[in-house]
Amino acid sequence: MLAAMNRQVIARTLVGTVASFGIVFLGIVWGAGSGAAPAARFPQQAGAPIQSFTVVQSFPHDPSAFTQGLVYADGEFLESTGLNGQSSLRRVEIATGKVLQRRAVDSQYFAEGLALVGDVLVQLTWQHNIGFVYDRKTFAPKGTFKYPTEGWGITYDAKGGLVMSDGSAQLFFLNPETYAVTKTINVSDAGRPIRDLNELEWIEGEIWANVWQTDRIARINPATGNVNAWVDLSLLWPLSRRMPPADVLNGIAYDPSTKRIFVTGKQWPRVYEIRTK
Ligand SMILES: [Ca+2]
Repeated sequence: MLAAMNRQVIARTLVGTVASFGIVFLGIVWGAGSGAAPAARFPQQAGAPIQSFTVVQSFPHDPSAFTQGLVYADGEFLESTGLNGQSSLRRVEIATGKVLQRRAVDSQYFAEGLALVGDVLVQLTWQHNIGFVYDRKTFAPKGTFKYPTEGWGITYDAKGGLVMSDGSAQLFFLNPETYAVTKTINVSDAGRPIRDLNELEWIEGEIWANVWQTDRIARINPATGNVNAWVDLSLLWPLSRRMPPADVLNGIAYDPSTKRIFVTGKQWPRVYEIRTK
C-alpha cells in the first residue's frame, strides 16, 4: 500500500516535472522565435498573413549606433541614433558602414526617428516634444518644431507624405512644411490595435513599422490603418544568439529605384538587405 502510494507520488511528481519542463521548453522556443513578445501584441489566430524573408546581402554597421531612424538616399544611409549623450545624425557608407558625416545631438536629448523631406532632414526626440530640422547636405540646424506626444519613428515620401509614430497604435500624418497634424490613423490587425509602432518606412505605398521589442514589421495600409501583412524577422538574428548590448530590431530603409529593403537594429553590427517571401 505504502509502496503503491509512493509510486503514485513519484509518478505525479514526474508528470509535474515533465509538464514544467514542457512549459519551460515552450517558453524558450516562443522566446527565440517571437522576440519574446507578449502574445497579446499579435493576433495569432485571425489576422494578416505572416511573411518570411531571405537575406540578399549584409553590410557592416557601427555596433555602437543605437539606431532609431534609417533612411536610404543617393546610395548612402542617413541614420539617427539615440541614447542621451550618444544621439547623433549620420551619413553612412553602405558597403563599409563607415560614418562619413556626423553631427552630435545635445546630450539632454534622446534622438529618435529620421526622415528626408526634400532638402531637409527631420529628426524626432523621444520625450522632449521637439523635432530638429537640418540641412540635408551640411547637417546645419535649420529650425525646430513641437509636437505634444512622444517621438518614435518618422518617414516621408512625396506621394504618401510625412508620417510619425509615438509608440502608440496611432500614426500621425504631418504637413511637411508646418509639421501640423493633418490626419491620424489607428493601426490594427483583425480589429486589435497594434501598439508600440516604432521606426517607419514608406515602401511601395505601404507604411512599414517596426513593432518595439519584437522581431516583426507591420506592413500598414495608410488609408485604413489595417495591417496588410507581417514580416517575421525572428530568424534574422535570433534572440538566443543576440548578445548585449545589441538591442531590438529597429531601422528600415528603402531604395525605390532598385526596390531594395534594408533592416538593422539598435547596436547591431550588421545591416541586412532582405527580400520578403
Ligand atoms: Ca526609416
